[in-house]
Amino acid sequence: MKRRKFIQNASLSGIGIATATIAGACVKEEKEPAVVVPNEENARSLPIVIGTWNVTRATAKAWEMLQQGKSSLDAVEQGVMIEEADEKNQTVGKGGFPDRDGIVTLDACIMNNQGDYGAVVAMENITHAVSVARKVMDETPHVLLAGNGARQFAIEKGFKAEDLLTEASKKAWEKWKKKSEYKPIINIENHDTIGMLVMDKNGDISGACTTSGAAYKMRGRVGDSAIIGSGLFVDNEIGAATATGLGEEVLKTVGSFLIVELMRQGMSPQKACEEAIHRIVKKNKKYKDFQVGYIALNKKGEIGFYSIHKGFSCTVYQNEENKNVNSDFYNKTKD
Ligand code: SD4
Repeated sequence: MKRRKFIQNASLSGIGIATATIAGACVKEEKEPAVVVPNEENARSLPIVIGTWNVTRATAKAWEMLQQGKSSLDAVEQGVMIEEADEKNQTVGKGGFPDRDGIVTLDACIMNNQGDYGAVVAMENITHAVSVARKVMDETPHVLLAGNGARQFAIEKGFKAEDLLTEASKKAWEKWKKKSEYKPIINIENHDTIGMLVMDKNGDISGACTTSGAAYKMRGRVGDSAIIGSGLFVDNEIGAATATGLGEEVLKTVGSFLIVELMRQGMSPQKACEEAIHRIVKKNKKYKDFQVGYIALNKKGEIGFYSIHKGFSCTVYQNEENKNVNSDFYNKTKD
């Protein structure tokens, strides 16, 4: 099911209530929509896989890798690759919405439990941007490659160059071009980046974040997703966080690093996600016009997630259950 549809259906059917048995979560009584607030007092259970939005196939893949004894790094890479390969997902990898010139460009990054980081930004023609990011981390003296250099590196490493613009995304772009209006859209497909955090049974954490970025962005625009500390941050001593939504706002507040640092000071993942959202809304009167969502986990195996507006969700695979859970949110006004 398309995510947008799923989110609509989820809030209509009160899926938050249906998923309330997830370890680490308790239901907050609200009529519409049902939301779940993670509760740090619940028991830890490893491993844990969490992902932004409804990405149960991706979390299932990561889980499967962990069951095979693979590392959290392998699990997180293989997990997000599911979304990168899914042409129906118009916000990640192949099939992503293009920039305003009709070219699909990808940003992705990965971090391991040693604090190593690799990333590519504004890369064209390669579906599995996360795997290129991993190669940057594992096989170069650098951490971040951009544009043509990233693409060239990928091809040298054996990645296949292909056209990432599908008919559906081309059609959407052609329709958009008639008005060429650039404005962020809340919870529509252009805010469906996948950020994933995995803690294996030993408590080691890895994370990845991959996206085609904001739909119809300016040529050369890079968002938060591949930028360390903004779209993703992992500190194996403390925990990890990842972001989705309007990248400019995440970048300005270095959101994922902020969340990990707040957890270092003793905040729960839930409170830390809430504080990171509060920082954005306090500084930006236009917060009603855009969405940002964060998910986080800490070393104890507690999780948190929070967004500015309703409609955000987190997929949690824990205790053999793979569930998509509606997030609590800041803006409770009706307008
Ligand atoms: C960006 N944060 O490029 C990304 C967009 C996003 O779901 O999250 N899309 O700004």
